[in-house]
Amino acid sequence: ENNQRSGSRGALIVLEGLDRSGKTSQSCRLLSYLEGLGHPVESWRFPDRNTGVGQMISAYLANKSQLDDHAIHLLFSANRWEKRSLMESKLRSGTTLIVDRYSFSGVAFSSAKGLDFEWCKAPEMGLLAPDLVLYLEIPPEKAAERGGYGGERYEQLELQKKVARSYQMLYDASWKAIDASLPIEDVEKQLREMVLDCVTTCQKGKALSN
Ligand code: DGP
Ligand code: NA
Ligand code: NA
Repeated sequence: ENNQRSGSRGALIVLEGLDRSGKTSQSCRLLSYLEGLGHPVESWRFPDRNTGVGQMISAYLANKSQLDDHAIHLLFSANRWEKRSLMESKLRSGTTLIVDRYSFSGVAFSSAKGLDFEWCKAPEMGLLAPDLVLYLEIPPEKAAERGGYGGERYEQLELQKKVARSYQMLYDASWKAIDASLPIEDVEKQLREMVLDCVTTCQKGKALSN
């Protein structure tokens, strides 16, 4: 009932970074950490490959289908839109969401492929605004060394270098950068503090916005 108090809501926390920057491992760790403290929390990821749209994206990433760059951009965006209302109700009912990639990946990856930056941002307008964006910063060369890439479409050094540059253009005051080339436990320790701070602020009634 405590979570239903008016004003008290969950936090929308997004992890961004290059492929192999450690987002997925850190999401898992943050989930366990917040659960351990008794906070209602879920871990989400985009693309969500379980929906119909998500399956199209997954086939594209596996090079099993070809799509126009704009068309796949809009599918990634649609994949976020189709989860928007569930996202809002979870947050309003007090559940914190740790989200592995969000709109910023959409803009960073598609603009790295050569699409217009502003065009890339447009379909993301109206999605819920994160309370905190954690950027796991790692040199593209170092990420590439980490057990190699998994073979999906975007897992190539030259493209990842461009993605890193696009992320720099998106970076603003709501972001926190963490040196993701540090040992996993050190990264986790830094993230824990930032996340807990954010969860507390949202519990106190910070407004949810678009
Ligand atoms: P992941 O499941 O986190 O490994 O993401 C799959 C790949 O798709 C990864 O290379 C990043 C890329 N990606 C994620 N979201 C978007 C998006 O919205 N647009 C584009 N173009 N690429 C994305
Ligand atoms: Na990947
Ligand atoms: Na990942």
